[in-house]
Amino acid sequence: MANAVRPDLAARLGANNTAHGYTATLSGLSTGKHTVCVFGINTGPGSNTLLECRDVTVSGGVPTGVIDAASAVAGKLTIRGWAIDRDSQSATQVQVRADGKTLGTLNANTAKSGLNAAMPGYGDNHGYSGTVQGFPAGTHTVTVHAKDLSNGKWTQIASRSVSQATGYPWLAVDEVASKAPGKLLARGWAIDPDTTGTVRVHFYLDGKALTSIAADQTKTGLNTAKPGYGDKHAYRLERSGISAGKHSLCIIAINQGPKNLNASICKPFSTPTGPPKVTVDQAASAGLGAITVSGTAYDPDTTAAVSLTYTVDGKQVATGTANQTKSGFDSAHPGYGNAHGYTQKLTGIGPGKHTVCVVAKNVGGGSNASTCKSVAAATGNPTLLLDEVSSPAPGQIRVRGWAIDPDTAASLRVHVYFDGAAGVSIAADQAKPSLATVYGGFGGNHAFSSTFTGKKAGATSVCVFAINQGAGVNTEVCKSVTVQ
Ligand SMILES: [Ca+2]
Ligand SMILES: [Ca+2]
Ligand SMILES: [Ca+2]
Repeated sequence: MANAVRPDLAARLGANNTAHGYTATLSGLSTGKHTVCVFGINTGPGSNTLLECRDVTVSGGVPTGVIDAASAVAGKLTIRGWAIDRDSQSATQVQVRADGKTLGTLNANTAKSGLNAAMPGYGDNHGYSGTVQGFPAGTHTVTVHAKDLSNGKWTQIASRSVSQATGYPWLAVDEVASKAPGKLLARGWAIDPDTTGTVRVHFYLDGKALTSIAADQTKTGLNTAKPGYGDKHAYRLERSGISAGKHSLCIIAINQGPKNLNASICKPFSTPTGPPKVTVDQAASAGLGAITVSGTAYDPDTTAAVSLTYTVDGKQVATGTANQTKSGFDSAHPGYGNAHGYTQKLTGIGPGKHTVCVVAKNVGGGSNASTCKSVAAATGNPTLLLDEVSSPAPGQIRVRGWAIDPDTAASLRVHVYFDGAAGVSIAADQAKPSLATVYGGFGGNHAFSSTFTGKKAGATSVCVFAINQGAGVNTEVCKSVTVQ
């Protein structure tokens, strides 16, 4: 209706005749050029009048959008961004192309916060994100084309150069080592840039094919180092039966994808060798004339038990083998087993401090090795033994035995009491071969033997005291005898 007041009409139609203006909005027009004509509709006699025609171009919204990120691994292009057809609030679609070749179509209908703020009136739901296959190795131009919803045409909205790695496998060697006789450990990882799949790894020992395995074990962090390839590309090889000495291990990762050479790395390693290692974990007095020593011994060249020699003050006193089970040894020395402990009682020890050494006999490389400790022999009260208290003839009492004080190799005196009466002092200084054998560190002169006469017939108490030297107190032993 042309009834809007337009003051400018007053000059032409009169001050009271200005309500003839009109305004109209036409919707639903397709984009592009149109001719718009306005007719005045006749009332009463006459006919309608064409007022004017004009050409009007309806501005069509071409689609717009961006690529936020794009990367390619092993033929897969992962891409995300957003796309909007300016003609519509509805979600559109995007085509992803590499060098003009369409790889796939994605819906641009996911929420992307902040989008409506950047493109007011369209809402947030115009994000796209996905993976398309068939991306070629090398560097290529990725273009994203959004669908114009009003005419179905694809319009390029963004472009980006994307590189995809190709070529030799990436091969890493974390460790090549022999930590026990005959053992080999090799570990690392291998990835071929042309595939997310598994790479095979071949091993050559001293130039000869040893074995091949799949590098398909999980190693945390690999996917961080080589994004998109995953963590399952580690390898680990353990072998035994490797001969002693120096070796070379070559590791070859077999190429995948376009023709390329394999990747290889060679590493030298040696089986363990060197002098034996001996520990003395405990060394202590084990009573009169004895010391007990214990610990571990092994030779890096062998898992077999090593031979031991024990010395006291430089003099060999015993031999043995370090073959006792020592729990935890294999944990500390992987591959060697637990049978490397020893415990040995050393006898013939004299009074005072001694240097006790455990000497391990070398196998293979190295030479004999020893570990020594200073050990204090026993100290304290004398040891007194009565071999005989008897009455061999009327009025006689015979007393025989031996006494040693751990604090001295010297002979002791012993005091003999009969029924508590005043004692008789005698020297325990007689030779006794068995003493020299068992208590060699004290010599053999510690025996005593005396026959006392003039004793009253009947039961008599005989008490013998060994007189202490150094630390300790006298030792008393009593026996009853019936005098003839
Ligand atoms: Ca390759
Ligand atoms: Ca050795
Ligand atoms: Ca003493």
